Amino acid sequence: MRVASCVGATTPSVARLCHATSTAASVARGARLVVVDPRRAGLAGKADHWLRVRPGTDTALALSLTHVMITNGWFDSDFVRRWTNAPLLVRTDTARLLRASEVSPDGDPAHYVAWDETGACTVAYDPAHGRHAIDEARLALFGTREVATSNGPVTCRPAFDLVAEQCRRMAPAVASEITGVPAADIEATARTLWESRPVAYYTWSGLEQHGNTTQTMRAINQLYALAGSFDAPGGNVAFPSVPANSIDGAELLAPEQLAKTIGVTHRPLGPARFEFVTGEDFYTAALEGHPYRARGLVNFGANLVMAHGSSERGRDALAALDFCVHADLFMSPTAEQADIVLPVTNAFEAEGLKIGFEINEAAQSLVQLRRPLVPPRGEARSDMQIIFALATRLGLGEHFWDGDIDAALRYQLAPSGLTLDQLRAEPAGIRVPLRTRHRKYAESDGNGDGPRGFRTPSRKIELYSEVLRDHGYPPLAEFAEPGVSPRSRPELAERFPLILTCAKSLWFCESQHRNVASLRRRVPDPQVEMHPDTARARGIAAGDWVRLDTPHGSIRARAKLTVSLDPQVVCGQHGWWQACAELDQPGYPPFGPGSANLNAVLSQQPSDPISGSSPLRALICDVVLLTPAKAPS
Ligand SMILES: Nc1nc2c(c(=O)[nH]1)N[C@H]1C(S)=C(S)[C@@H](COP(=O)(O)OP(=O)(O)OC[C@H]3O[C@@H](n4cnc5c(=O)[nH]c(N)nc54)[C@H](O)[C@@H]3O)O[C@H]1N2
Ligand SMILES: Nc1nc2c(c(=O)[nH]1)N[C@H]1C(S)=C(S)[C@@H](COP(=O)(O)OP(=O)(O)OC[C@H]3O[C@@H](n4cnc5c(=O)[nH]c(N)nc54)[C@H](O)[C@@H]3O)O[C@H]1N2
Ligand SMILES: [Mo]
Repeated sequence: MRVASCVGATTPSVARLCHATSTAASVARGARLVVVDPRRAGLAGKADHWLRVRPGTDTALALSLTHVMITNGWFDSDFVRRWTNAPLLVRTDTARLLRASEVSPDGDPAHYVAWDETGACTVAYDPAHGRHAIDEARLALFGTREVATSNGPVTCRPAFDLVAEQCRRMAPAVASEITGVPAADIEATARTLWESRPVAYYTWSGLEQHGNTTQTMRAINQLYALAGSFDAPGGNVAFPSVPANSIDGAELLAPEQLAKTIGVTHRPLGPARFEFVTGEDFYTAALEGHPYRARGLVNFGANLVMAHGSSERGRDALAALDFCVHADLFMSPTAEQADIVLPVTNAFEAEGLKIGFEINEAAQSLVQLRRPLVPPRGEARSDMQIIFALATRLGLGEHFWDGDIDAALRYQLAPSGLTLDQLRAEPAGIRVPLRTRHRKYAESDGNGDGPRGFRTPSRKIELYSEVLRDHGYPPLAEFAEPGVSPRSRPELAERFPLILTCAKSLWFCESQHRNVASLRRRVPDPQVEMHPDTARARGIAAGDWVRLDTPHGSIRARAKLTVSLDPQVVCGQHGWWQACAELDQPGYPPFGPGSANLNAVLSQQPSDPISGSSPLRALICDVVLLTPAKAPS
């Protein structure tokens, strides 16, 4: 039996049942479980350690755990030396990595430098080979060295020494003040992580919707690197996938077009690098013309107004467009802003190809062409039919198999060896055997140069990121207090003393399904969770209609009392707009009086300087009892 530990900042029992089931099975087999969540939700009840973190402070927690692990020597030093850039020397004067050419005139400017503890001298590292020139065990991870360079001596420290110093500032007592997690629990969790290797971890939107998400993920991955479990059995494994042709058409986008991606100039390392535009940047382009005016949008079902913070700004941005097309099943608050609404089929009315299901090796091996279960209604067409027809009419048919969807699917499937006919005959799907290989970073890169390593400039996991530093960001994972929190904005917090986060509902998917009677019956009204003491202090009883106030406005919800919550934290639900005629349950306006749209009182700012993600989970707020006359009947 392998005793592994799992760490999660997610509620798979709500959001991804297969993960919940396998996590519960691992726990039954003896795995230890750590859950980091402001709410005692889902698997938290099964956890060895439930860390009730203050929303938005996971970075501080991760850095503190890292500190405890480094201080106790609880890290896989072989992995850290071999596969991270921990041993590379950083110049303390420039905060850049030392290059071999600085140490010796015939040194290569592309080579980095580490410190050979045994030889008490520098040793160059060639990233093209991905391997150090000496036994990695000799590489120093700590200490300060004077290194002779062509321009005189410079003080250098291994990157790991800087990591250790950074984490030392987050000693458990300090982190406990910030996160609300008791120092003893931080110490105990660090021990569990070390003693229960291999470790796997899993996070999702609990950590994504913050204004410091990039550094949070860096801090967690840094902690994870210490365990040495990446891509190892029992760790987070990169599963293989059934071979298929890519149909993303990346090659069709000319570099000069790619350079126009909105957001790429002010967040060059963010999603714009991969052609994604954040809602915030799109709204700015549409409303303010930065970096240029966005004029048109063809939207396949994204309910921007309900799903993104700053809802009203979203509505205004859509209204400012010259032309807006929306394809959807329902007249959502976003569809209402469109010039043309195209009715689409839902998943049960259209065929759908899925190659691999991401969960594990077995699921990854499944290819399924889902059959439509019922015929489409009215004039509805599938997204694919709409896209292919539009493309053909626009004269782009050559890139869209002349409008022939089957031809496109055949092209996509070709490398898999499966045919459309086979898949149509087997609606439950066909498995293509896959074999998971572990620690692929250590395999040869195929050019005979050395191990494959990682796709970074140094081919190592970069605990110290010179790329971030060169773009003006902190090179080390660093905690930043949420932009509008009781600590960062104490003057505002006098009016808004509580902290607002949010979580998904088990019964609905995002902003959908409030119209489905069997689901709405389970949760008829929008909810906000709070501690009974918080409620009592405001004269609120369970089930009362309350007004949720943030600096951006007010919405309504019904109080749900939860003893396990921190009394300072409340948890809302986004996505409430749709009525349920069958149950005579009301809909709610997306903004203004009577609204229950959480995103109408959340803002997209201040967003993550690196990725642009919005701070939807750590805003200050207050809750006030609504008099019965003001509540909907
Ligand atoms: N039933 C259902 N399933 C879904 C969805 C749905 O709407 N309904 N949506 C799907 C989608 S699109 C996604 S992205 C996934 C998301 O899946 P999850 O990420 O699991 O979903 P959430 O419930 O949003 O957030 C998980 C947890 O994060 C916690 N949390 C809030 N703030 C913080 C914080 O600052 N730090 C930490 N550590 N935790 C915090 C919340 O209390 C919550 O328990 O679910 C998918 N599955
Ligand atoms: N405050 C707060 N905001 C959040 C979140 C949160 O946890 N808190 N979660 C965020 C997350 S993780 C996500 S993924 C987003 C989700 O935000 P969206 O991507 O906007 O997803 P939904 O809200 O589910 O809305 C999907 C729309 O697509 C329509 N639809 C359904 N099936 C189809 C189809 O086959 N084709 C087409 N064209 N349309 C279809 C539905 O009717 C619905 O109007 O919301 C984000 N917003
Ligand atoms: Mo999502």
